[in-house]
Amino acid sequence: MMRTGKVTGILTVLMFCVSLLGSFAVASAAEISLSYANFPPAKTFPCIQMERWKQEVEKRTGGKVQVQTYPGSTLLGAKNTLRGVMQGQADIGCISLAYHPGVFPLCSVFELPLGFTSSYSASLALWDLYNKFQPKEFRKFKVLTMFASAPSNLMTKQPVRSLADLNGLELRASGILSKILESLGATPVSMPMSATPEALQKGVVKGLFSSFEVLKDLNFAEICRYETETNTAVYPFAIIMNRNSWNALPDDVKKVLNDLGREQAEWTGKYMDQHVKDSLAWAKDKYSIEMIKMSEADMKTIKEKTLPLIEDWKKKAAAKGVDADAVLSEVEASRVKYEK
Ligand code: 3IO
Repeated sequence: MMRTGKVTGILTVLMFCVSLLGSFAVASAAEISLSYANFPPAKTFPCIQMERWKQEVEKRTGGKVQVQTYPGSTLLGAKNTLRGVMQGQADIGCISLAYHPGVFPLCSVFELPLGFTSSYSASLALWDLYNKFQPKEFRKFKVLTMFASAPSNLMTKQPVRSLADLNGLELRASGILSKILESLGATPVSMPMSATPEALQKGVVKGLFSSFEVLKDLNFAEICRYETETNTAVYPFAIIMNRNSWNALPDDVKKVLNDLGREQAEWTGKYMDQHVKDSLAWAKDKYSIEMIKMSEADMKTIKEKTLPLIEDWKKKAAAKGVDADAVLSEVEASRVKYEK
């Protein structure tokens, strides 16, 4: 018994040394390690695209760069990612622009009801807009990529069949999308997606206004059995990087990341659009959700009632030095181009 114990002990020490060596080898293979903070759970599309980006970066830099991902607010939450990345608590972070009203006077144009019908077209249009205008609202960051959710719809506990059903209904949204709900007579409650499961559970809100894939990814189909198609605005996102972390990168790595920007926007859009379809099919099958379309008259009223929000945005953007008309016509040109 004694002997076996000793041998086991030596083996354990040996194995420990081998594993130590192994981890040194891994640590030294990657010269650069980048942390990447994301607020929603790992299954949601902002985190799926994050893992895809990590894989591509590690592959294209031949393992020189290692990306440490932190989904589910494990490093920084929805509202403190902006400051956290600025201060270097994370190298990279994912933000939903709508969670920061007034901070992005130019890119918030994407929160308006502009008629985008897919994440693909909105994501590419957003990325093009950013590159064309290089808005100073992002001057403290390196923007690695941008993308948008699929168009927003109503997911509710009780059926919303007409605009009248929306009256006074407490619904979760964010940013200008909350104002869209307000202009339609609902009672918006603004909060990040990551706070929504609890708000729905507690009954603080009776539903939400976002893209349909969360029916599956956050299991909202279980509690929100009624889905009303409005296909209004999208939620724009930015993947921001700390300026010092960016400046410290060697040129070849910078090139890999720059080359990935547009491709990542496109990949995310395509993934999102397909995933919305898959999630709706899943939710119909598993929870027998009911899909609702409003009347044409109501859809027309929605357009009319939300139109003043565009004027609102223009005034606020102009007050911050943004050429609002140029931005709107650029976005419209991109919409036509990418919606084909
Ligand atoms: C979103 C945010 C986090 C996880 C999944 C999501 N699907 C759509 C969004 C858009 C958004 O930021 C929001 O708050 O609805």
